[in-house]
Amino acid sequence: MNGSSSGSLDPKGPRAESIADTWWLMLGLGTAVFVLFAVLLAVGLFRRRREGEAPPSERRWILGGGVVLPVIVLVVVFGATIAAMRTLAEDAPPGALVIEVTGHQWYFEVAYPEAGVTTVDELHLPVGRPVEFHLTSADVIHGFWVPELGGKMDMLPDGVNVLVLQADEPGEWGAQCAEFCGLEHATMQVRVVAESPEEFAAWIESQR
Ligand SMILES: [Cu+2]
Repeated sequence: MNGSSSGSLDPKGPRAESIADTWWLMLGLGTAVFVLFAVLLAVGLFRRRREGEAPPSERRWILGGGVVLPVIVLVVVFGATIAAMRTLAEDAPPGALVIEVTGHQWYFEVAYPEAGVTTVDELHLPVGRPVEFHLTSADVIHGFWVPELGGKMDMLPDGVNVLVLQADEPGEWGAQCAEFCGLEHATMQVRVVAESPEEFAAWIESQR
């Protein structure tokens, strides 16, 4: 991995952001529920019932803590997940840049059909422009995943998977094949460079 790489919790594009937001929401809810139950447990352990005080209603606590609270939490998480999935499933808008990435044992072939340029283990994309990735494989199943930009997608030998990503700021990240694909799977990496449209155009020109 590249030294400046910081993973899916440091999103650099809209799709990675919706994944990170969902993660933080789940962490927040999980923490709140944990703290609530730790406090209730402490109260149950250390608080003595006062003289003549009626025991708590078991039914109310079981229904509240075992049914109502989980239903509320799960509905919120479900709604947030559906919203994030809709963002991730959106088609690329017209004008998106098409980049074809083909997995090989053990390297990434990256083609820019518009420009007629092909590179290996190096992927450049212009900042602020949606990119429609066409992912496939020349041999076994590989996995394409740039955590800073969005979700993971399989690269299959018998078809093309489409993944739309966009970088909102310049950066350089390492991406690693995300599906075990043989002995040298661990060395199958691609350097991802997001740069200004001018720098991108100059880079494409230099590759011709
Ligand atoms: Cu692989």
